[in-house]
Amino acid sequence: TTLIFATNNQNKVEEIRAVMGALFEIITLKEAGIDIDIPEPHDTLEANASEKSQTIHNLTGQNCFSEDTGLEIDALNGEPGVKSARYAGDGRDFQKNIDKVLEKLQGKTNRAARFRTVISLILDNKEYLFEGVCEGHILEDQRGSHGFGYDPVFVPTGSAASFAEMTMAEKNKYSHRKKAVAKLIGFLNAR
Ligand code: ITT
Repeated sequence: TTLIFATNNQNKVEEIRAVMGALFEIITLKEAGIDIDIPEPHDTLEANASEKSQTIHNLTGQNCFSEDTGLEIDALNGEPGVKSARYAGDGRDFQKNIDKVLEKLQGKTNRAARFRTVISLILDNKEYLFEGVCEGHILEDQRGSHGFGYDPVFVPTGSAASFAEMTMAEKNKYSHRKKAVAKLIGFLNAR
């Protein structure tokens, strides 16, 4: 099975290839010669994931998948959630998003949070959704330099290290993305 991965985020490509790259051929947008900024206009992860995979499927007619991920913080009523990529504005400086989270959580004792990933697969013109959740908490100060996005402030339940203090293989033992991908693999293998 060959699948186009509808994402502009190279970190996602690397994490997902590490889990399923030996089993399935994954083609990036770049490798497929597609250069577009996929919109994420909706207010749920599901709808945004669907938009991304539908966009690429309409363009190519090929089997493909996408994923949308959000960090949901209980003390912030689930924010940044679906707005995770642009929480502190549209800039490319991701540090601003981290700073905004830490600032809003200052003095709060409830640090509970979770990452949620929704994968949208379009296979033979039908869509399927798969979800993965990783529970954890937000640190007072960021730690570590691996990974991407909010990894330096997120510690998954069962670990003492932040995602950014882990190798990719370690992160993939806990991660939301890995859990969603495991469901995708199970589905593809069961066909
Ligand atoms: P797409 O092209 O796939 O849409 P994106 O980077 O815009 O890539 P999202 O819309 O899913 O991805 O944005 C979610 C944001 O949350 C994104 O800015 C990431 O930096 C962050 N994020 C996603 N997965 C993460 C992870 O595993 N660890 C830390 N931060 C993550």
